[in-house]
Amino acid sequence: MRTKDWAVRLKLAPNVQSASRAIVVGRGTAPIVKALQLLGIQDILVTDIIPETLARTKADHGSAGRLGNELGVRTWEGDFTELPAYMGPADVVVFCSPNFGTQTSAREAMTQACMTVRPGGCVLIATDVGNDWFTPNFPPQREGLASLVAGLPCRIHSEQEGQYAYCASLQVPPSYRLRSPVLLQGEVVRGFGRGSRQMGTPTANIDPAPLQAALAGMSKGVYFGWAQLVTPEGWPQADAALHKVVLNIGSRPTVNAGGEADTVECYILHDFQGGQEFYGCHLRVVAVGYLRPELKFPDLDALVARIKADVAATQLHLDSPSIADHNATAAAILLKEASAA
Ligand code: ADP
Ligand code: RBF
Ligand code: MG
Repeated sequence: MRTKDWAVRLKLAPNVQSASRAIVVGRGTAPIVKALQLLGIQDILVTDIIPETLARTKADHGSAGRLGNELGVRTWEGDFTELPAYMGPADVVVFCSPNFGTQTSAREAMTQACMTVRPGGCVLIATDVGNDWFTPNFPPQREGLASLVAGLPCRIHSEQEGQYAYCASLQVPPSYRLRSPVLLQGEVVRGFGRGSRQMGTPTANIDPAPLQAALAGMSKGVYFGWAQLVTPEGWPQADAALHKVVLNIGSRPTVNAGGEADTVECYILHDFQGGQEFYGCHLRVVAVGYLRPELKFPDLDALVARIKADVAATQLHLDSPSIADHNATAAAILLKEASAA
């Protein structure tokens, strides 16, 4: 397909503008890079596992500084799922070949892309049908595309299959807000005792059995919101107030040896004064935003570091004016539940 045609397609993708930062992944990146440049985009990173692809890019565009603060076409050699955080964030990630720039799986590359793109940005799967690496599984057909991104924080924005090219556009939600706040409540039960507390983030596990209906509509992953504990007799009033909370809903792939049921684990951002533990108490949580999908980390240190970042993000987002209306709704829901009990 001609550069101009690609430029038109890219221009239709959400939030692709001349000031955008683009990451182009895999083989066959040359036409996409040209089209991005035609749109005035100057900050482009090309990544691939194979050095030959990158050698070609360098030959075409020269090698820009490696610092990442200079405009131009830069390259990074490696598996896309291992792209260092400092290479992001980007406004658009474009996958150009069926291996999605990784030796793991398309799904893991998509997860990485969703985490690399800024809110509101997009992930594109783009290929010239005439390429010699066109295979029956790539581009993914509509159904394949839906299952490829199921549960990830992105929605199918558009999908176009022409005579000469295929282009699917997926948009990462423009904000972390949920469509509407979700109430999750129940008894605090014992977890696997795997040491959330030792990690510095004790997690109150809510008995998931009665929550099945609410959970059915939610993606696994990390959410933030407000929690209110029905405190034991004699605990100070401050403990019973509304507190910020970050929670993980899911299967904990980093530590799950297999077969363990999903859990709802809540780290409440409050230092309880009444006591160390509140097993058996009733806990109400209203989730107002979604941070990220669950990931499988290489080790516990990486998981702990990420949870710390989740806590910081929770503080930031809950204080942001863009979520204020959801906060008010959450407070109203919790007040109503408390007075109904
Ligand atoms: P478990 O594996 O049983 O869930 P954790 O190490 O995750 O054990 O500790 C969770 C327990 O710690 C909660 O059930 C609760 O009783 C207590 N706890 C104390 N402070 C907090 C807090 N700020 N957030 C969550 N749980 C807390
Ligand atoms: N476990 C994972 O395997 N992957 C995750 O991405 C993940 N994210 C979490 C985020 C938060 C905010 C919290 C509180 C927990 C998360 N967990 C995750 C669960 C974690 O594995 C679990 O709490 C500890 O292993 C202790 O049981
Ligand atoms: Mg726990």
